[in-house]
Amino acid sequence: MAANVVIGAQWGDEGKGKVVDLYTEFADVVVRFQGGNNAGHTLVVERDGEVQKTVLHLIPSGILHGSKTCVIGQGVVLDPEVLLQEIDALRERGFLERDEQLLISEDASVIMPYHRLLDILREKAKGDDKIGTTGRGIGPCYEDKVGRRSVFVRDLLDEERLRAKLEANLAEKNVLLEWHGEDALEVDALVESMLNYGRRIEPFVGDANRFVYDQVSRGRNVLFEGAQGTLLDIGLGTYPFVTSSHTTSGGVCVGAGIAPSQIDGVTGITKAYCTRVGAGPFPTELDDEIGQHLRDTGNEYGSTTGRPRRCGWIDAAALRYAARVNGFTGLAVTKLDVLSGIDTVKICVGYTDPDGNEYDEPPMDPQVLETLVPVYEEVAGWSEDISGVRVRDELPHEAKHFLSRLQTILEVPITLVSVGPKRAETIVVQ
Ligand code: 2SA
Ligand code: GDP
Ligand code: MG
Repeated sequence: MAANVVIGAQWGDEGKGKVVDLYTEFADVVVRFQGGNNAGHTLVVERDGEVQKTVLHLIPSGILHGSKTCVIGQGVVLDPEVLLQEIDALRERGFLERDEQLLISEDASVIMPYHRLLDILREKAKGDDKIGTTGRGIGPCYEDKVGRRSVFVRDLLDEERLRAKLEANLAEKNVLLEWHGEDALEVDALVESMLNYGRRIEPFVGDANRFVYDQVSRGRNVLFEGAQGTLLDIGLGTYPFVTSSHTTSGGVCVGAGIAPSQIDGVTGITKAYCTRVGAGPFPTELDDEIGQHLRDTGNEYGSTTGRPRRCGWIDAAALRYAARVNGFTGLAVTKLDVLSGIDTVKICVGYTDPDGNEYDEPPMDPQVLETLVPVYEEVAGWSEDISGVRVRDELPHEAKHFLSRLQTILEVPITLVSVGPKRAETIVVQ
C-alpha cells in the first residue's frame, strides 16, 4: 500500500469517509492535509450489534480503528473548539482511548472566532453573489496564512507569543468587524480562551511533518485523506466558487510535507451521479424529479450544515479533468445503489458552447462553464436493489455496462464500487 492518497473527484461528498475507513484496515497512519471542519466525512459501522453513524469534521476517518495513528497535518486549518468537541464525542463512545492515536501538527493554522465571524459577514454582504460557504471561517483563516498572520497551534502553548499575535491581528480585524457593524473583540478574553484550548490539546501536539515523513520513508502504509473535492480546489477548481485550500493530490505534499516522488497511488472517489453544495456552475444539474429522487434516495444533505445538495448526472468530462490534474491510478465509484430504479442513466462526456465548439473537459472559468450544454451518452438503467451485491460480476448487466463505460471514458481502472453506506456494502474489484 505504501503512501496512498484518497481524493474527491467531484465537488465533495463523494463518500471519502467511507472509503478511507475501509482502507484504514490496510494502513498504519491516516493523514488529513488540507481543509478544516468545513468537511463532513460520514462513517457507518456496525458495532455492538447496532449500526452506528459517525460524522467527522477534523479528525481523520481512520480514528475508529484503535491501533492506527491519525494525523492532522500542517495544511489543515484547525478550530480548537470543534476539535475538542470531536475528541470528547469520540471518547464518550469508546474511541480514541489513547492520546497517541492522534497527532496534531504544531504548525497547523488556528481558526479564530474572528475568522468565523468574517466568513459569515462577508457572505451576508455578498447577498445573491455569495459563494455558499459553510460559515466555519475556513477562507478567512487561509487568508491570514497566506498573509503571514497565522496563529499556529504551537502559539496556543505560549502565552507571550499568542498575545503578541492576537494584539496585532485584532488591531486589523476589529476595524473590519466594526465596518460590518459588529462589536470589537477583546484581546484578554481571546487569549484566555485560546490558552485553555491549548492546554487541552497539548498532549496531541507534535512535529507531524517529521512523523509522516519518517513513516513514509520506513515504508509504512500511510493514507492521505482529501477533503472537499477537485472542482473546489483554490487553484484548479471553479474559482471563485471553491474552498480556500488545495483539495487535489498536490495538496498532500505542501499540506503534509512529503515529496511528490514519495506518493505511490492516488484513488479518485466519485459518486455514480454528481452533487454540489453551495453556489457555482454545475452543468449536469437536474432541477426535476430525477434530481429530487437522487437527493431523497441518496440522502443528499450537507454532513456539516444540513443544506440540501444540488444533484445531477455524473459528469465524466469533469472526471476526465480530475483524473488528469490528480493523476488518478484508481477510481472508487460510490452510491451506485442510488441509481437503481432510473430507466435511463446519462453520462456527460463533454460540452458544447453556443457557437457549437466542443469541449472534452470543463473550462474552469465559471462564466464560460455556465454557458455550456452537456453532451450526454445514455445507458440503460436497472431496477434491482444492488445493496447486497458483493462481487462485480453479480451486478445487473446494465450496472456493469455503466461502470465499464466510465472506465473506458476515463481510462482509469475502477478498483472499488460502493453499494451502500455500510462498510460491508462494498465491491472490491480485483
Ligand atoms: P468553505 O466553507 O469556505 O470551504 O466553502 C467554500 C465552498 O466549498 C464548499 N464546501 C463543501 N462542499 C461539499 N461538502 C463539504 N462539506 C460538507 C459536507 C458541506 C455541508 O460534507 O456535506 O455540510 O454543507 C464542503 N465544505 C466546503 C462550500 O459548499 C462552498 O461551495
Ligand atoms: P465525504 O465528505 O466524501 O466523506 O461524503 P459525506 O459523508 O459528506 O457524504 C456521503 C454520504 O453518502 C454519507 O451519508 C455516506 O454515509 C453515504 N454513502 C457513502 N457511500 C455510499 C453508498 O455507496 N451508497 C449510499 N446509499 N450511501 C453512501
Ligand atoms: Mg462531506
